[in-house]
Amino acid sequence: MEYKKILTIQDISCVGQCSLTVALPILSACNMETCILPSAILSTHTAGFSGFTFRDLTDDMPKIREHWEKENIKFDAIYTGYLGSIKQIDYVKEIMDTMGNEGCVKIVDPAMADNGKLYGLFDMDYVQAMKKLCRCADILLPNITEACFLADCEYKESYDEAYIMTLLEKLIEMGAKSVVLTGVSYNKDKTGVVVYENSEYKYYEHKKIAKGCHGTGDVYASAFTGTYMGGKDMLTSAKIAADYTVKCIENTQTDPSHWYGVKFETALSDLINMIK
Ligand code: PXL
Repeated sequence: MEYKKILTIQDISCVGQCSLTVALPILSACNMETCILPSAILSTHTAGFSGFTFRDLTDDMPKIREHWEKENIKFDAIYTGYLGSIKQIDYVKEIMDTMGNEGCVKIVDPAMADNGKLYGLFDMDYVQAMKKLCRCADILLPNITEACFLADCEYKESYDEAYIMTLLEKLIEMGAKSVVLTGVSYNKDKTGVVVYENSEYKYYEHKKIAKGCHGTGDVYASAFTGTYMGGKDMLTSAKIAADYTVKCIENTQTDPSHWYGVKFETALSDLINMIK
């Protein structure tokens, strides 16, 4: 099996089961050498905890990139998630442009919003800056809220396929080569994921679990990236990532004390079996 080297750029939330603390183990379980570039270090994530610390690592980024350049380090995929500042987005774009091997796959999860709202630390200037990064994505991985912000469309709780098509086309017009859109629900008991690739729309519908869980976007994007880089096609990777994420939520939903993330570790063996 070919051994792939992936760089993932997102924050370290020391507690909270999101970003790098889920991306690193999931990508490793998918047999990928996983290199990290932390965008910021927080004591916890920002959704539901108060008084968290935040150390912005923007100024370290160009120095780290220069060192890697000197060492001739290159990556087979670069996968980005939650970033720390607007200035940082330009550095991340530069890394995307210069640090890839030939055929490097650029995967952008514009982790900035959910349920119709931006995450606490972000504003519309951040959205504008994130659009620049999304333009260079081979695969853009937004949820519906993020897609609406990026495409300047009104966020809706209920919609039809025509609305989703408009969103997808706007994201492609913006410059993304393909889109994997999560949380697409056409009826109340089901949700699903749309893969939009070469102007072709494919939909995988799966079980909807009533209670939304924090960090599932990061679990999904990491499982998708690991599966796709392991050689599966985009739709198969999108399905496996969805089934794994559902399993993680099922493992967690009976434990009300575990409100801040999902117990993704106890489902890793399922993911390993699914990618075999
Ligand atoms: O899961 C997305 C995420 C990642 N990192 C931090 C967050 C969030 C969502 O709120 O706060 C720091």
